[in-house]
Amino acid sequence: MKLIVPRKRKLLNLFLIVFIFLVLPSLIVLFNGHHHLVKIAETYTPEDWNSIKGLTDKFDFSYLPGLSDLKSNTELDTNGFVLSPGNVQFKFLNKGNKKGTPEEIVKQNAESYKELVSKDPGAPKDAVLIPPPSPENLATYKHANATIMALVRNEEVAKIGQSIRRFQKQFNSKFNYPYTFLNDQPFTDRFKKKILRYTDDAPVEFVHIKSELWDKPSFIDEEKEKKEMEIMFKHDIAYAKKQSYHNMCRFYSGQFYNVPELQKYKYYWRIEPQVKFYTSIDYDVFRYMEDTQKVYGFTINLYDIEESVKTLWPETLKFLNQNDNVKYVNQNGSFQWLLEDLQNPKKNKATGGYSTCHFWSNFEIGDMDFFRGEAYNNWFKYLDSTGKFYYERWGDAPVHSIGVSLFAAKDKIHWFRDIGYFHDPYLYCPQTPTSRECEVGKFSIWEHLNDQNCLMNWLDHDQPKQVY
Ligand SMILES: Nc1nc2c(ncn2[C@@H]2O[C@H](COP(=O)(O)OP(=O)(O)OP(=O)(O)O)[C@@H](O)[C@H]2O)c(=O)[nH]1
Ligand SMILES: [Mg+2]
Repeated sequence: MKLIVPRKRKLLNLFLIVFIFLVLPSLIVLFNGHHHLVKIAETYTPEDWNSIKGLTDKFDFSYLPGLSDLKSNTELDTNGFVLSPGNVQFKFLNKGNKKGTPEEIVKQNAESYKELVSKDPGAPKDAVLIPPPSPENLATYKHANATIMALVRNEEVAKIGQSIRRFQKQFNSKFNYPYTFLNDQPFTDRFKKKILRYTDDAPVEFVHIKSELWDKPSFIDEEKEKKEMEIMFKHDIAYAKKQSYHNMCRFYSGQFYNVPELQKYKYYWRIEPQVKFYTSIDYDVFRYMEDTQKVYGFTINLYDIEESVKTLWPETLKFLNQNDNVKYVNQNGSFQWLLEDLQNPKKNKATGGYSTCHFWSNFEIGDMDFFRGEAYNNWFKYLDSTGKFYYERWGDAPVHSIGVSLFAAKDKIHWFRDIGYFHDPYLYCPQTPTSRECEVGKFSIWEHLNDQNCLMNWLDHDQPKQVY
């Protein structure tokens, strides 16, 4: 008997330890709800992937105060948003009263898209466009404060060369805007020499990105990262296990505008290896951005892989509901296309409400001062602190898109309807007098990807006014 007593005490101690350290925190989380979302991400199992519906049901927005008032909230039903501290909500209103099954809506939108794109857009009419100067005046031309920017690897020299050749022909040989090439490795002499063959008279800068702007942050839990990457890989998320791809997405999401060599510039035009420009651009696009004070320009608008951004929207709502962060939201933001759930509802279900529609960022013309601003930057810092550029595979395109939609007025976002463009496997080919080598209205080189287009959602629900 005497022997059993200490054993019982040990058992009691063990029970207490288990209760205090394991059971109690779970109970707190259960009753409190605030950390529920974090818990979901952490306890996510491979089985969860099998049912997108199951995943959706697990999203618990109870950490947002006031969400229980959702149905009776007239402000939400009228505006599609409520913006008060600790009670930030958004709702898709379907003001255009679109009806039909997702398949029918895809079809309707595809038809509207074809019709729209088959009309010559001309050029934007909301500014006086600046034509190229004559070659003898090029040296004294008044440029906007802008650079053409490309993050690229040494081994991609031929592929970026193709892009530059086309870009020079269609736009930059007429203006000579400077290029900035960025790389996490030092550029080789071979790379530099080859690039200078393509860039004609434009100034060129080669930048080696400092490791603190590129490397994975030290707080990332590598065990967890490995586990999550494995799950994403099993679900066919492109580049899921590629560490450098995650670095690239994080860099383009929230670091590129901090590169010291880019501080002198306000505007950037991002280009990538192996892209095509189908139309001749005969006005100064940067001066257009400047004159209209636009913050972001795009050509293609499409869905993302929902599993790669499964908690990007909930985490964003969480940020907006902290402290007085709601002050960053622009009342005239483009919230509706972010939430549109008629054309591809399975996306919204898997992401806690986000349609996954985004501006395709391999082509983008933007104002770095917007990204450097307090709103975007604090939000990015919050996103970064969740570690989900690594535990998920948040892309820079959805991050930029949500950022400009929330923090900039919708009339500061511009669809470059007159610039034809290709990055495998999607294209934008408008009917213009200079369009070459593309089929007008075609959206993808693969027929089955035509349903990935969500441009009409942006146009129908958030485009401010016609500028063409
Ligand atoms: N220097 C450097 N550049 C990179 C790295 N990873 C990606 N990039 C560049 O970042 C841009 C985006 O990467 P991509 O591999 O094209 O990604 P993506 O467009 O999503 O995928 P693709 O369909 O393969 O083109 C490109 O300009 C790449 O050259 C990297 O590790 N180092
Ligand atoms: Mg690419």
